[in-house]
Amino acid sequence: MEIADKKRLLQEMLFARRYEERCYEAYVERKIGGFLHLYPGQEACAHGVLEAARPGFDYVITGYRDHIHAIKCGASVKSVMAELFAKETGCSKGRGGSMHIFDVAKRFMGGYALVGGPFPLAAGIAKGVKMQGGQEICICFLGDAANNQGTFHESLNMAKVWGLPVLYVCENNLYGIGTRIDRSTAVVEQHKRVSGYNIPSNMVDGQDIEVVYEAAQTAVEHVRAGKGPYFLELMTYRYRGHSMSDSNAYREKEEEKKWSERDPIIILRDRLLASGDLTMDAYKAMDDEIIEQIEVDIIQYAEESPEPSVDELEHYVLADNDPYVWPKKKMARVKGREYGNG
Ligand SMILES: Cc1ncc(C[n+]2csc(CCOP(=O)(O)OP(=O)(O)O)c2C)c(N)n1
Ligand SMILES: [Mg+2]
Repeated sequence: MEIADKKRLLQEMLFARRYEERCYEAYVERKIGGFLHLYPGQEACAHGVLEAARPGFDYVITGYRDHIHAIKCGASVKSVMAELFAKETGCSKGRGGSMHIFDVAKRFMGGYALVGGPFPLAAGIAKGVKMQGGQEICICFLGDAANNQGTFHESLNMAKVWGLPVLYVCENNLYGIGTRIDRSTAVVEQHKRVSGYNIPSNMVDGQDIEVVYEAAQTAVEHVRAGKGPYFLELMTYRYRGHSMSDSNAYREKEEEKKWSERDPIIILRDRLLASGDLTMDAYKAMDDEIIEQIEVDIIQYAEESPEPSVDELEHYVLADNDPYVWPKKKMARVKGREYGNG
């Protein structure tokens, strides 16, 4: 990786960290409501993997811890924040909130609240690409607890049978809400599970972005070459509670300390400092600039944006309420069961 790319990635990860920390504050200030799942600690996962892919061209889908994945795909940092503030200018027009970030133009396909929900969708997207002979791949991010859902096993089986271009990226942060992985999962090493579907896999350190990037390059090449699905497990840790309603009281302090010493931003920063490619002053200036940009450009935009109008509140929520997506005639055909009732 070139030095310039490493510096850019350091900037992107630091931005992600500050962005999420500011979301935390906005939630405490009651500017953001509903559910909020934050990403600090896991930054090297989304950034390392998507750096090896083609964001904006490749399709990306994930669960509810989704702000940073969307931004790395090219979603506007303002429209994501406005979505969290439930404003009309949000990327889901303020109707979705934190768990439903979308930017279809950038091929970021969501943002899903249902654990296991994205697996069949990823297979469907990849099936569509394959039928059209496209070069895109679908990258499906998932958590370690999501792997216990039935949809995971059904979808991986079909993805292998049909040779679909899906890269599964498991961000193994050791916990599903407050349940440690060894209390919920018989095979703790997630990449081993997929051998049951004859899917090649790898497991690497998810805190070192250079390691993630290298492993992701191999994985992306495999999938793009038409060799079928691949499963990459990244060992990582979230620094905050599962969501804003989680007091985070179930983890050993020793464990938290161990992982805080493997902070993905600090690892990359210290490497650049040691090689003489960065100074501490430059790093601090970068940090100050990011904090200012978030406050002045992004938070202010979200605050000042209008709320959805009451007249249009039902639009964009259900397909049959949306005059733009589902013309009435088409809905009538669906209601008349022309598409079958199976
Ligand atoms: C179908 C379904 N069942 C249960 C839940 C409640 N739930 C929300 S997050 C979560 C744990 C998921 O953990 P993991 O997949 O490891 O992702 P992480 O939060 O660690 O990123 C559960 C059980 C849900 N949202 N959807
Ligand atoms: Mg987890």
